[in-house]
Amino acid sequence: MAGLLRRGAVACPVSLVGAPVKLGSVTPGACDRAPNVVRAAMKRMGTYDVETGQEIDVPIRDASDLDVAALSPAAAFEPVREAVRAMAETSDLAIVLGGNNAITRPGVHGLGDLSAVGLITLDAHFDMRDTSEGLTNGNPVQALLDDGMPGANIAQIGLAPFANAQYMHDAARAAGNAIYTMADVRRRGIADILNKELDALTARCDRIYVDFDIDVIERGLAPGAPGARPGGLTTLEFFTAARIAGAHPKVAAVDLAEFDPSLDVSDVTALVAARWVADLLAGFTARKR
Ligand SMILES: [Mn+2]
Repeated sequence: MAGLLRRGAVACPVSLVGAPVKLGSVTPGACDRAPNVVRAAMKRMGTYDVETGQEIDVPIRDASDLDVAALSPAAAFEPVREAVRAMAETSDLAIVLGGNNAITRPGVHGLGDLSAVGLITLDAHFDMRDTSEGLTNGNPVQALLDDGMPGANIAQIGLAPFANAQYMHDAARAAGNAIYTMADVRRRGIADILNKELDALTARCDRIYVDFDIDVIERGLAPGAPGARPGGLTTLEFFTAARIAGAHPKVAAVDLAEFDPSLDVSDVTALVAARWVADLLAGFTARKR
């Protein structure tokens, strides 16, 4: 699959950039290494999709990595936003490889005026820690609300018990975010929830950003994420979500956040991340453009 990556100023329907923001992590680690580990794992993925009987033949413009590994989330805001803005202008789907979850705020801003942008998070966490002491990987959603994003433009899927505080839940409800816990996902299914929220945001928004925080996955199935806990999504649910997001015409950008290769075991999380890219592309192949 790495053969799909193109360097240089070529026009491609999909673009990709590494955003190795690591400062401001609540749990410090090495998530800045993730973009290159994902690229390397893509070499181990084939391009034939047995689920659809199709060859995945979508060239990806690889804009390389942004020079943000030594920057705070505040300092990384502009380069990440500008990268997403430029990619969204020249391609139909921008893939941002984090880095920690602080990349999501600038990524969403890269899609334009917040009143017309939708955000779906697949995340064990609300990411609504208080912002008064600065930006971290624990508060991008709160920061977007602070920036004026309407809560009605935000859907949060996969929230885990015993991993969030009540004040975040209260704030998310007060803002009008759509909220789905892990038990909701078990009950209703990831596809039904995601399709419903994509439909709802399609009516309100010009473009949609989907944040895939890899810690939403069951820790035993993707150990390379400091915030992952037992009781998360299965990898197949995560891939299903990627396929649905990739296929949706209003999904203009996605990110993969919180993958820390230093915590990985037997390349499990690296291969999850690489297949996430493949499923995005499989979905994109089915997109009606
Ligand atoms: Mn997160």
